[in-house]
Amino acid sequence: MHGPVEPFKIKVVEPVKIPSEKRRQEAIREAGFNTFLLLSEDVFIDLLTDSGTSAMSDNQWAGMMLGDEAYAGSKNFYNLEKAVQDVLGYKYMVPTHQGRGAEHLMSKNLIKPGQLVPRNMYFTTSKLHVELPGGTMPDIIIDEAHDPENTHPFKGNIDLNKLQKLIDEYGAEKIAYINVEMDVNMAGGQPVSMENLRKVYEFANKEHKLKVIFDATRSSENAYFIKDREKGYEDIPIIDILREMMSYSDGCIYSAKKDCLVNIGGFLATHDKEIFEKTRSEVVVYEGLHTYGGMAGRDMEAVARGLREGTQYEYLKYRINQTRYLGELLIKENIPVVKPIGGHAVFLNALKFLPHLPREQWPAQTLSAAIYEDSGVRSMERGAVSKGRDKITGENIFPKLELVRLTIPRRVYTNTHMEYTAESIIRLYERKDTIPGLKMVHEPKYLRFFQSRFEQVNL
Ligand code: P61
Repeated sequence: MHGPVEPFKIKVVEPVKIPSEKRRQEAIREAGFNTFLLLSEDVFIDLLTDSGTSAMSDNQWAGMMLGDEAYAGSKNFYNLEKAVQDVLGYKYMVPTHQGRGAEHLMSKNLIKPGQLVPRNMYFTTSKLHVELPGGTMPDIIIDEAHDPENTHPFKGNIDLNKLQKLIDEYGAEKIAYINVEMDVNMAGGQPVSMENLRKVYEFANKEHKLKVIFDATRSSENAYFIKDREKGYEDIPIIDILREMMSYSDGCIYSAKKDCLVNIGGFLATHDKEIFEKTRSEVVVYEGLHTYGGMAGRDMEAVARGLREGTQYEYLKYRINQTRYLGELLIKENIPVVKPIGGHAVFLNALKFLPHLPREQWPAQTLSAAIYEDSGVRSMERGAVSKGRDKITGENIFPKLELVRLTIPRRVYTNTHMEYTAESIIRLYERKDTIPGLKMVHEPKYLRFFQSRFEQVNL
């Protein structure tokens, strides 16, 4: 049987080639066994990330030619503002160069030193931007999210009891805001249900006067899961689902590099005039004028068009099903993956894949490097290297999830590429006992996973 049928045809292609086995061995060693340090030209199928790696449509490229490259008041800014209002329902929008620019502005303005920002699992840049102004990010995701085998349909949900406990222990005034991520990245691309969003907002905002800020980066993919899995939403258009979702928040940060099908861009958006005024006054310090925020006019046009385009049902159905297709090829051969298969990526459970390795030998980092060496497929570590060290004790933290992310860029690879990837991983699984672990030999201060280096340890 065929994989999911693409609702597009291909107009432009970019050649890729498989580097020789010898070159792959050299390349991964030159990169210190860190796939972030590989040269892109040494990669055959690049599943490092779905961020900024989408193929744009003819309509988006046409929009790029209509870039109004004015320092102030570019018409593309107003098109983007209108798209955010129409698709997400927020009145106010502040553009930024990408998601972390928006995270920076939001957290800097809302967090006081010593405050908490509870969130449904951490994300690397989001956590850092909470910690830089003196905050901490406790995890309030449901327990199911930490269990790769659990097939809960909305593993991204917030556990309200965990939130209540934090309020009982520290008092509501100690909480800067509640942060809710859509389609939770580190949990495996797992969605949050509408019911959960509604309840969190009622509890936080109505009962405790706490603000709710979304990380809406993958909100269109989350909306697809709501339509697919949540009773009562089967017949509701994606865009209406999105607007309802956002109505349960005070604002959001948004990396446009994912669901908006572009290579660069981001923004924050809000219903709250005060948040808007504060962040708009500060955007000019860190990003650029409030009508471009670090993006060129043409970039804003591509985001505006992509935000609308990325909510098309046929596209989202294909997108989510391509990810599932890869996942199911692996599940059929009993490869340990996070279930259910998420929106943007298939996550391998490295603890089960490489049970002979102790956590101190970084199983997920090891597996990610081994996959590249076997096939030229680039993936990403999402485990203890990504999690980093405890802020107070300085010790490594070993999270329950020690994963390798096979992230699917949007509209870029065919189902045959998925099959090639699955075959490599299945082959590797057969000889998993022969894969030696790694030791870290270089560790940078911030977001260490991007630049750390490793050497092989003898088996
Ligand atoms: C990714 F290895 N994600 O998934 P920016 N929120 C969320 C994201 O997924 C996200 C950002 C905010 C990336 C890129 C990346 O540890 C890493 O536009 C849910 O990348 O600034 C980004 O948005 C930040 C990869 C980021 C990483 C951090 O691949």
